Amino acid sequence: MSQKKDPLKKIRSLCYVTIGGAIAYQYIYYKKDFNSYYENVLQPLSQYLSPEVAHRIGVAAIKHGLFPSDQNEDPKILKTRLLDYDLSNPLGIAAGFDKHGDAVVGLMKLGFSIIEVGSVTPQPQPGNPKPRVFRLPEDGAVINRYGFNSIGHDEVYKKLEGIEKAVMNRALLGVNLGKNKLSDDAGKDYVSGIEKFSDVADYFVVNVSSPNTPGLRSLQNKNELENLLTEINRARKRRNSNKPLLLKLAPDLNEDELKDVVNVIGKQHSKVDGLIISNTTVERQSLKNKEFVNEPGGLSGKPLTNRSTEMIRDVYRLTKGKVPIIGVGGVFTGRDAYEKILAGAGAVQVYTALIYHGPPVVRRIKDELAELLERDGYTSVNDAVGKGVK
Ligand SMILES: Cc1cc2nc3c(=O)[nH]c(=O)nc-3n(C[C@H](O)[C@H](O)[C@H](O)COP(=O)(O)O)c2cc1C
Ligand SMILES: *[C@@H]1O[C@H](CO)[C@@H](O)[C@H](O)[C@H]1NC(C)=O
Ligand SMILES: *[C@@H]1O[C@H](CO)[C@@H](O)[C@H](O)[C@H]1NC(C)=O
Ligand SMILES: CC(=O)N[C@H]1CO[C@H](CO)[C@@H](O)[C@@H]1O
Repeated sequence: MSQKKDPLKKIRSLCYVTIGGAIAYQYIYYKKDFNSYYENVLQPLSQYLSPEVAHRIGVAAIKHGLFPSDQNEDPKILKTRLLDYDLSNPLGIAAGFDKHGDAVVGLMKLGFSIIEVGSVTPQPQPGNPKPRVFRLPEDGAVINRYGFNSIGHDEVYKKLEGIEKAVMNRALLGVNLGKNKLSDDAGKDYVSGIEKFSDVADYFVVNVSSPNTPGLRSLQNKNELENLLTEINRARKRRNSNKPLLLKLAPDLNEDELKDVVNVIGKQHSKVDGLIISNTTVERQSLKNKEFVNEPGGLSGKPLTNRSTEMIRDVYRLTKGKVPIIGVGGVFTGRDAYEKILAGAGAVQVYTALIYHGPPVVRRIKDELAELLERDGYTSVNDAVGKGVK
């Protein structure tokens, strides 16, 4: 078959060459300076996608190792001891990014030392109707009401079980447990999570959120929390599970509610091994973008930075520094992480910063944090924990 004179073929091959050239150029640019490639090409492109599609692509890209992994060793000063584990840095990815355990190894390669999967519910559930994630770039914030979409315990377990232990020796794997929307027994849902994941998880997270109007029902909530934690602790004992149990708090708890929580976790039968402070907020006060003031869901990112840091400080004081805290909420820079550590956090997680600044933000936060620790004469992360609390 002779197509030699086909003009279309010429055009086509010209196209191939052009596209090929463009891809090769992009690839070289990508390899040479990934950080600027991310900021100048990938990040602007991703803003054209819906936040949920961008999230899915992000997880898939990390899963398949499409981002360069961070080959640099962590500065020695970032060595962190948390929950009786030794980590090379105190930075984790918060719950909700890798809800189904798809990208655990990829996240470790980006430089996170704590990877929290979930929230995972016992049965699969679809979550809320779309759209359910919103970007607020002027505010450096995100509102989400995913509603705990999950593929369920069994499917997530299969993925986590498949991860080779030898590969994961550099990071902690946390499993954040959720309850099914249609379940009327939160305790049972959490207990079944602990039973399911005991041999793959390094720690567990359950939550206390405050879905009702604040005030009034403080006592009722207190009893509920105490019963819930007692039930979970009984199950842990029964199963001989010594995996640490952490409680994640909403930033919307008031002072009395916070004291109630501290009181409950101070009792032997309802104690926890650590706290994660904090979840997203339902507050909208500080938003520049008024368009979203009435958008339901949890607000994350910059509007949360100081609020969660203050809460960490309050809890550190109330617990006299005896309960390990993982700080989370609006950490974008090494300074943000440092402030949470000085306020009492033994480690720090990020999510929204990754949405706006992509994988390079991980190394940036770590290097900046190392610099600040050194500047102030600390010898390790642990050395600085709570040093900003009077
Ligand atoms: C899109 C999205 C989904 C989230 N899903 C969960 C979740 O399933 N479970 C959970 O405990 N926290 C979830 N979070 C809360 C984060 O873990 C974190 O506590 C919060 O976003 C504050 O951190 P950031 O300001 O760094 O994002 C989610 C956050 C976002 C932005
Ligand atoms: C986080 O907070 C949101 C509201 O801001 C709430 O709906 C959700 O249950 C909380 N989730 C966890 C895991 O605490
Ligand atoms: C948050 O706290 C930092 C330092 O503690 C301060 O410089 C900054 O102005 C605060 N930001 C807001 C929005 O209050
Ligand atoms: C993920 C999850 O299970 N969230 C729960 C946190 O706690 C509140 C109060 O018990 C529940 O309403 C949420 O469903």
